[in-house]
Amino acid sequence: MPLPTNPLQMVHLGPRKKRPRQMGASMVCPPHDIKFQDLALYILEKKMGTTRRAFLMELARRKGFRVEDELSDSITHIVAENNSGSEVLEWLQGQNLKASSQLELLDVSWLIESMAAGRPVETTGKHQLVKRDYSASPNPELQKTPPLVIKKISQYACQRRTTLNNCNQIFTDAFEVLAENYEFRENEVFCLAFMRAASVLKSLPFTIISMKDTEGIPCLEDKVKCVIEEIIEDGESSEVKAVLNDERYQSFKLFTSVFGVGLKTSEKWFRMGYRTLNKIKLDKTLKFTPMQKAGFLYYEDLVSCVTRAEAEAVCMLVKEAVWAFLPEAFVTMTGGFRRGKKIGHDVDFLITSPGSTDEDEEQLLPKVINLWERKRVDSGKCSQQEGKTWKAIRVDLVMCPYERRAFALLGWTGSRFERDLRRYATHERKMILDNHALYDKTKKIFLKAESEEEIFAHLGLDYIEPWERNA
Ligand code: 8DG
Ligand code: CA
Ligand code: CA
Repeated sequence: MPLPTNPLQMVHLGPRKKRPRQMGASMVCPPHDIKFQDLALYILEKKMGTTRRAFLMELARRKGFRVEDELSDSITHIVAENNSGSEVLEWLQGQNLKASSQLELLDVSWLIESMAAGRPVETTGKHQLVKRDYSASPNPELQKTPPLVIKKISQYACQRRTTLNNCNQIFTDAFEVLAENYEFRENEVFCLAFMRAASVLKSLPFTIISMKDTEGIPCLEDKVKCVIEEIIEDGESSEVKAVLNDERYQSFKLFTSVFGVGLKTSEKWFRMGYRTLNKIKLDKTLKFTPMQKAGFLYYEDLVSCVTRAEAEAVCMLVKEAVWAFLPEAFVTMTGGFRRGKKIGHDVDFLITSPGSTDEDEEQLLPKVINLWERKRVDSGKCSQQEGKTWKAIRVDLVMCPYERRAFALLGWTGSRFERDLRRYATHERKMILDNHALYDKTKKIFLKAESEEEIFAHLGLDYIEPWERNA
């Protein structure tokens, strides 16, 4: 039988009356050859209806696709129509599948395109109802089909995988502005509420498109839900707009952009009536700390983000200097760059050396700084800004004893993830975790670890890779 040019439109035409289904002999499909052995499709009936589903199944089979009647662990692609990512995930949670599956959850548009092409077309973002970005993973297998984790979303960031692929940026950007404003107003409770909400939404593999999608998601307080609802309806939040136009917010944002300026100093300058940095710099009665002086001096350089290429160049310089004193030392870039970020506000390094003494550890950083200071003077690159060929970059250097390196690495890789790891340790495991150690309060012992994996294991947590810690 020749296929109509657009067979899918056919079923939309005409009134769609519900007829009693007859599973007569005419409905039994003849066997079709399977052309694509690697794929096993399951078409979701929910919101599609029995008739259309049966029609699509038959059509796909005729085109050589393997389409299964039942859902099982062997299914590779689930195709749905008129379902959001969260709806399909919710439905999946009720099915008896493995907690971590290689499934693709796709919109029917993928199947339609594939049938038209006569082969399975590549799945792209527009087809994927649930997005998984594992491009930062060093594992090529994971890059192809990352596992779909069908689990209840935890209130702890350390039990979620958060890549840099944020499907809900429109919401998280809004929350971050509100959280920052509450921070400026020293309202810790609301600040934390919006930060946690931003963190949880960043971990979602789907975009929130209706309030129904927020069901079952932890850390979304009423105040947060109101903002989500407004953004869904109007495309923006009136509260965020007001904050962005608020004089206090704008001033604090500007003042804290100076290295070494925190809330206390900003508050002081704001109360003194200052609104611009130029006026502050010219005020001879103000005393600036050495950090603030550097902050003003290198302001333009420091507000521009550090790129990965710049971070790599800094890494070479750090290694060179460190190895001049401790040739065995390991130098690891931590912070946002270790989590796969392409830009940062500074570059963080962890330095550790097997066999180093307490004295070595104490003296290394002063020695490194001293070396750089001498080089700077020798090269004549002082604070002169005219026609300069260099850029000031903030660098955080951390030196730790070799036995503590796993704890330091975990701590300095950071993000909200790290804070929730500590919260989890305290509240769920009766343990104390910091950048140096893990203490078990029940057993009254310090737990040793040679790697981050071992710390996760002590805490009874699944290991989360650095690039999945962008909470
Ligand atoms: P960015 O530079 O890309 O903007 O972000 P980041 O790399 O994630 O943040 P960061 O401010 O450079 O901090 C990196 C991690 O260092 C942070 O998540 C937690 C950790 N950290 C500590 N102690 C301290 C501290 O005393 N000050 C700062 N700034 N960070 C600390 O463990
Ligand atoms: Ca950093
Ligand atoms: Ca830092």
